[in-house]
Amino acid sequence: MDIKERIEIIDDDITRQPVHAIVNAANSSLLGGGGVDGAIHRAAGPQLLAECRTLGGCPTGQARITKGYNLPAKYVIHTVGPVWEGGDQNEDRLLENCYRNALKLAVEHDIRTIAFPSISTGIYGFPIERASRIAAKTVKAILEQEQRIEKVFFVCFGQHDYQVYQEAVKEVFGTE
Ligand code: AR6
Repeated sequence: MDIKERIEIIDDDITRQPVHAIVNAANSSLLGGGGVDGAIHRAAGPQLLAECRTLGGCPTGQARITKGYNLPAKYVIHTVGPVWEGGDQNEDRLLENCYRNALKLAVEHDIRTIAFPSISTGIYGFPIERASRIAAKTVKAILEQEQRIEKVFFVCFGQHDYQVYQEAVKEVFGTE
């Protein structure tokens, strides 16, 4: 399949996506928070927090997997994005690691369809133009080497974010 058909951008709520796994933009405690993390915990139900408590947290750039409980998705892959501190604190590399490590776990668990939110670009303040290009480049590189991932969705919350991701994906994956 053409690589461009393996990436799709959606403007929607990630908790409603009928994919094998959704990715959570968590914090290093993995014990919940605001933003997409709060929405995922609310939609999944309290068993998600109970499982997260057994994990002992997660360092920035790494990822952990749990079940999805009441979500349509079978799994939640929790990753911890970097807090934006101006760009010279290794933020780009740490963000890239989030996408790489989430997709690595996906392959290990035979997950074929996966939806990402825009990691770090909300409460953590990472500029979305820059973050979306890192997301698109990293995902493209992995899809090229890894046929077991069939499709990746970038789930944007709102038209502005959606447009920014459209541009980034066009730039990275090519235009037609
Ligand atoms: N579906 C899809 N995207 C969403 C949803 C949703 N239901 N809700 C928000 N977004 P953020 P971060 C978008 O702040 O910047 C939490 O407290 C949102 O518009 O959720 O990585 C954690 O516990 C934005 O584009 O995550 C951490 O403490 C994107 O999701 C901290 O926030 C990410 O925004 C992580 O901050």
